[in-house]
Order: sequence, then C-alpha cells, then structure tokens
Amino acid sequence: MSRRLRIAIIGTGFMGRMHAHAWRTAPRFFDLPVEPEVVVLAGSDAQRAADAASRFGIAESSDDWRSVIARDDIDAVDICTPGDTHAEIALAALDAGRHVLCEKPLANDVADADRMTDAAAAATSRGVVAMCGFSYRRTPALALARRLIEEGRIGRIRHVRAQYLQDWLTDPEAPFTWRLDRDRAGSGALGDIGAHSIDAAQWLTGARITSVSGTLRTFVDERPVLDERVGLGGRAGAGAATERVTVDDAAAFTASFSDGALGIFEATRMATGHRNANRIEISGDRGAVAFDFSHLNDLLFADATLPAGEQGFRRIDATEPEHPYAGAWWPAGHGLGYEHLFTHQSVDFVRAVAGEIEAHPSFAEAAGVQRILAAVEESAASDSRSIRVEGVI
Ligand code: SOE
Repeated sequence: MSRRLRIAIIGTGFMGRMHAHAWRTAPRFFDLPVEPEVVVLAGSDAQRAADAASRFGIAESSDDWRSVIARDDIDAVDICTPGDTHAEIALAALDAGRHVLCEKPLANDVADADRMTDAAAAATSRGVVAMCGFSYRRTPALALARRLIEEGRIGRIRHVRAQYLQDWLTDPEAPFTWRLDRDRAGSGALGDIGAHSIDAAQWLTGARITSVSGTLRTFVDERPVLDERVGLGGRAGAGAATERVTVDDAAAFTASFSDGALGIFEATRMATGHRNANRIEISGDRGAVAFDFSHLNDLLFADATLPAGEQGFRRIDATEPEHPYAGAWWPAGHGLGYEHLFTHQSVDFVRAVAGEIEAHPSFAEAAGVQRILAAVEESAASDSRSIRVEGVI
C-alpha cells in the first residue's frame, strides 16, 4: 500500500469544509498507518471550490467531480454534497475502484441506498472501503456509552429515548435552503437529524428497529429565498422571493426494537432555545446512560446495582486517556468539540482502508437507517399506522 491516501472531497459547504479540516488534523494527532492527504476539492461553483481549497491548503480545485473521480492519483472520494447526488457520485467512485466516505443520510430514498449498498458490497470484495458518515458515533462519550452497554453495565434494555433538537427554523423568516427541498434533501428534520438518532440508537443498543409509528409536521410552508452561501442561520432582506418548503420541520415516532425495547424519537428544527441538542437516553434493568451533545464531553451513567442510597445518574467526563479517541488529544478535562468527531471519523476511515478495523457504519447499515426513515414517512402518511421495517439487517 502506498504511504499516502490521496483524497478528493466533493462538496464545499459546511460538511466539505468540516471534512477538509478533519483530514488535515487526523494525522497530526493520531498515529496512522497511511497519511491522508486531500489533493483536490470539487464543487459545483468553480470560484467557491477554489476559495475553499486555498483556505484549507488543498493544492487543486475543480467544478467537475466526474473528472476528479477518473484521475488515477485519487484513492478515496469523500462525498459531502446534498443527498440527491450521493448515489451518482458514490456509484461512479466505487466503479472506479475508489474508497468512499459518504455523508449521511446515505441517500434520499431506499432504492438509491440499496443500489449504493450493492455496489459497495461488490467493491468491498475487491478491497475497497465504503463507509457512511454518521459522525456522532465518534463522540468519545457516546462511544463510551456503547462500551458500557456492550459490557452489560446497563443490563437488558427497555427504553430508548432520543431527541434531536435544533431551532434554526423557529423564525418563519429564516430563509429557504436546499435542506428544505425534498428533491435535494430527501426529507427534513427526519432525515437530516432524526437519522443520527436512529443510527445512534441501533449502534448503541446493538438491536434493530423493527416497526415504527410516526407523525411529521411542517409548520412554515413557504420561506424567503437567500443566496445559499449565507448558510444556516442567515436572513433574507425585505421583499425577497419565496420558495415552498417540501419537507418536514419536525418528526416524532415510536419504535419497537428487535430485543423488545421501546423507543421514542423526536427530531425538530423548531425546538426554540436548542441549537444542536442531540440527546439519547437508554434505560436497562441494571443501569442507564444519558448523553446530550450540548455537553458533549459528558456521559451520564446510572448504576442500578449499587446500594439504593448511592444510585442515580453520575457524570463521567469522557476525556480520560482510557476513553475512546480521547487519549490522542489534550490532558483529561480539557474537552473536545464538534470538529473532533470528524477527525475521529477520518482516523477510522484510514484505519479501515489499511485493514486495521472494519469500516462502520457500512452502506448496508446506513441503508437500514434509510428503511426506517421511509417507514416513518409511510406511517405519517397513513395516520400514524404502525409500519414494519422491511429488510432489517
Ligand atoms: C444541520 O441540521 C446539521 O448540520 C446536520 O446536517 C448535521 O448532520 C448535524 O450534525 C448538525 O446539523
């Protein structure tokens, strides 16, 4: 294997810039078997791609992802574009024998997710790695929660309570973005942030969601149009044209898990006061874990095997060297942030390419999340009827 992993990032928005930062940081803090290097950044707008490349110290930029994938000096393609382009780019990259890291949700519908999964399975047999970017798996505190659950520390799981709360759409004047267009984003809060909760719930518990009953709500169905470069949180001027919102602002659903646990999920972009509260609490018959991204370095752990007088949640600061990923960073107690999740994701991707670990989540797992999203939509369209999730892996 060459000592370098030459990467092309496709996409120059929030995620493209975040991934560019992560690839640069990963080898500086982690000892990696292969040195990742982003050699080209591609985007639909040539100037924007050139600006972003220069800011992140990437030698080349392009406005043509197809020619980038075809280059013979590219080993891996990192897809950071809106969901409507994931399948086309991933299929082309896998076909060309490139390793692929694809942002979440894997696709905009189950059919595309399945095509990507089939292509990934064929490519994997030729030594190619395909991984979906559910970045929260790489939060040290959440990875610690998984370790505790695997060790049996919370026992048999009965409840999963997951909320992903954002508030950037609370104001009816908050502008339209591609995230509010069903053709580009697939769905709204459900697929953008609810997908994280679904992935985390299944990854943490090791169980699969087998049926759901849900409701979707769009509170504001038209919004002013603003240049997308302003990004999340921007505002349009008076008299701006408007665009119809074709996705949900909020989603809520209950879920049954394969191990008998009961889940309750809420995903919304209208939870006033919550900027990015990705929360999950899992209750078992021996204990419980609770996590809130607003305090991402903390894991709350309740040990129900202790004497009654010592029970209740206690806070673990997940920054000790023995905690997942944490040892590569700062002395204990000095904390990590959102960008570190992406650095850890890059680290795991590189290690998977080098054959040291298995890439996770696989496209198959991410397609499983897609099936659950589709089932929630189907349920919401039929008065919250309970829908079985087909093809649970
Ligand atoms: C916007 O809602 C967003 O950037 C999501 O797309 C990300 O996946 C999440 O981590 C933060 O919020």
